[in-house]
Amino acid sequence: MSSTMPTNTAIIGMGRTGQAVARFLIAQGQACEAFDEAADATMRINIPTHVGPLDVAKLRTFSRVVVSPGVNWYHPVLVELRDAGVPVLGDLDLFTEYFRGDLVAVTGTNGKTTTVSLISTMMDTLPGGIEAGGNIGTAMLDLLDGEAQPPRVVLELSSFQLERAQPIRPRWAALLNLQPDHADMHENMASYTAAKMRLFARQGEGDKAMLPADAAWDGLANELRERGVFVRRCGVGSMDLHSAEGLDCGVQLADDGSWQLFWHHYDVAHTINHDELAVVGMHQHLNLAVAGQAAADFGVTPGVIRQSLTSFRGLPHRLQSLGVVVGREWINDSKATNPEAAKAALGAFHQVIWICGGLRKGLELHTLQACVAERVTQMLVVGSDAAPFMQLAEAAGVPAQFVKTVPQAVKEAARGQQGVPVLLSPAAASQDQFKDYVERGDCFMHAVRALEAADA
Ligand code: UMA
Repeated sequence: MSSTMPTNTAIIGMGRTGQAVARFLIAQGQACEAFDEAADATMRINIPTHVGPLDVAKLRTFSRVVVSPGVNWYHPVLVELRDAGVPVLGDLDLFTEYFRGDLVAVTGTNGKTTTVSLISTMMDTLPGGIEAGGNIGTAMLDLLDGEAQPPRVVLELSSFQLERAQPIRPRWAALLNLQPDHADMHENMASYTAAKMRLFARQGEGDKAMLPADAAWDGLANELRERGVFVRRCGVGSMDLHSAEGLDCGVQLADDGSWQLFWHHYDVAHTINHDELAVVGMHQHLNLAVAGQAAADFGVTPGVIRQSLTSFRGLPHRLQSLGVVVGREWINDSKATNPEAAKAALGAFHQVIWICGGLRKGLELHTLQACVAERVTQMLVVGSDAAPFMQLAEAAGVPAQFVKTVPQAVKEAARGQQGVPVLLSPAAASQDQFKDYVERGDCFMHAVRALEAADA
């Protein structure tokens, strides 16, 4: 596209991303029109809008198309546009074209939002502060709407945002973990992995990359080092060996089963005992350690990092305790939208009544079997795809009941084995019964509060 040619952009998707793209382009003095397949979609900004099935002939008349992350990259209309040579991009392309400050970027299957939100809290103490956006909820282009650009931005990036943008060059980039997810949106695990890898594709001299410690990432770590990237590794190690194992941050286990979170400030390791942290779950502590390492790498002092990590009470819908009601603790982990997230949550309990089920997104559940057999006393299955969950219960030898809805599950759980906590950690997405995981978690909380009121 010639730079002298006026840009006329088609925006597909009128959600948070589409609205922000439109605001951004209008502020740049560029023409744009919006498209959305939902009949009730509306724009809050006054530009031409087109709702209903996407009109490929009309879309081909635009000089470029910016697509929201929730629209499948292999949507037939997008494939046709790409085949016809129309540039199809994401909001990340527009963001990186205009943003001139330091970019911190975090991806991974689970734990992104917790990590990004803590990085944001800690790095906000630096001169000029930091803004957070992306998958965390604030569309990234909304961070560039002021007179002056923020000096630093931390972005939570989903595979969908990464796959539809040119590779970026973050000054500090982290891959937290990579576990099966979104099998409904990505062709296969390889394409999901490839999308995540785009985070590092353009990093070079002076940049930092955080990778999981597993050997699977050694090849990428070596490749990045050869390009001059400073590579850090995060993971779980033993108490006395973490330096020798080459971990920069993570969790170190003691022989008695307890653990410490740690990160490095230059060559000095800083630790926090797990019982000093307000959030539970080793997987959450790993995310806290990565956030601490990011903050340390940008010059946040160990004291500020310690204070931020120990006072962090966790985010809603992530192993969020709702307190003790009718003699047992209730925990809302509605954000566990894939099996690995639920497995990590179950690992935080010795015994638990587990509410699970929902939209499985084509993911296998068998990796949960040992953990379910060891820790779950009763399974209450909700949602539209109960059979695989019931099969999991049978394979694990755990009593299970299909209760269909979350409120019904709460009623049943209240009658379960005395004193055993109840965990909503669905291992599945929510859209078969809810708008999103937030609505599902809120539904759980309301049902628990109703129990409490009835008991008062
Ligand atoms: N639409 C179509 N055709 C489609 C699909 C969607 O026209 O085939 C339209 C819908 O009718 C709707 C619009 O596109 O009007 C929605 O677009 P969207 O799903 O991209 O939603 P946004 O509101 O723009 O939100 C997106 C992210 N959503 C997804 O990736 C699904 C938000 O992440 C993100 O916070 C926001 O941009 C700002 O960056 C949410 C999410 O669920 C939290 N992310 C997934 C996750 O975390 O698992 C990846």
